[in-house]
Amino acid sequence: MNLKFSPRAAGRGNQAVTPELAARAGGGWMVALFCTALIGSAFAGPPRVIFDTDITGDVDDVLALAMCHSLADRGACELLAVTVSKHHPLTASFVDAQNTFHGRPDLPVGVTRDLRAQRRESRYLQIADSPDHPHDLRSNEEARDAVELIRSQLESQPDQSVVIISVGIASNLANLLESAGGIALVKAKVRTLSIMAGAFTFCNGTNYHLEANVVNGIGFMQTVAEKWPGEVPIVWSGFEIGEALPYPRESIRRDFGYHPHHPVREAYLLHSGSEHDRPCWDQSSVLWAVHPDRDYFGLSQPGRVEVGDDGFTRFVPAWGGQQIGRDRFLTMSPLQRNRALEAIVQLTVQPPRTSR
Ligand SMILES: [Ca+2]
Repeated sequence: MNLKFSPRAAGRGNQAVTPELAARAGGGWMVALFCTALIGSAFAGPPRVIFDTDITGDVDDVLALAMCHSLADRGACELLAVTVSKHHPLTASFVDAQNTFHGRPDLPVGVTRDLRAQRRESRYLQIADSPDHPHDLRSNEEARDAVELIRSQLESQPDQSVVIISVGIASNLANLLESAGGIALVKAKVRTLSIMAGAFTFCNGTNYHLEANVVNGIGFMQTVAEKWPGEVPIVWSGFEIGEALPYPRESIRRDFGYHPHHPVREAYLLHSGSEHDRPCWDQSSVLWAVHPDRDYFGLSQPGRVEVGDDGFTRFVPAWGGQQIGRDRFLTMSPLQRNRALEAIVQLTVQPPRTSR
């Protein structure tokens, strides 16, 4: 028996999770757990993606959303909805404009209605007001409630078919878990949560980096860490992963000329200018979510992420413990870094399938 990696089975990168490996790691009882999890992953099709973003302050969300569309165009995933976790009056309008550019003008868009969620200025969302970026969703009031949208999408999908990609604060995910029956819904429908949040190695000059997606909504992230069901794996992309993946400025200069008003290029230049290689934090979570078996990243051992009151994310390994770990974080060798960055660039610059 050779248990091939499955995100739902909490496998280990592209390394086959054999009974021998599981036994070495934690005892024979773990084999049964792996088998149970694998049998539970009956859905074998491409992942159905809900992209939850705080597309306001930083621009990596825009590039990550472009990747979602490219992956859907390639048939690698199905894109169900985009939900926004922070407040800015132009978020729904911008997301609809970008979705329209990528050939999905009717993709459902939801925004947070939680007044506790952060309000954020933006250097680029205003391009949604330009006639160069056609779309029909004109305001956040016309958009759906993010939690209601996520719930309705989950309810209509096959069991364990949905991958949620979270690249902002966790307001929508926390409110999903705290909605009536929310935890059971996640348990039934979600295959994996791929989340950009936290920091798990020495980075930014410290081994105690407080990462923005956590500190800008600590209570929300604590709710996710504490209440997310143990049967549904969470894979965390820490600050250190995106920091090691600088998007090359040459690509912004050279790869988007196929359209005179490419929203990715325009947003990037408004946010970062032409002389900056913006780290690919959010893109890393997209790439792993859709291609977990392509060895773009490695995975830590399983364990549990705890979110402190100051926003620090502490990873507590579970090997040898009483339960199989729900959480892992991404790792990346120099070779994987080169491959991941190349894949991210190509998926970001890919023309929409509707382009001529
Ligand atoms: Ca983000």
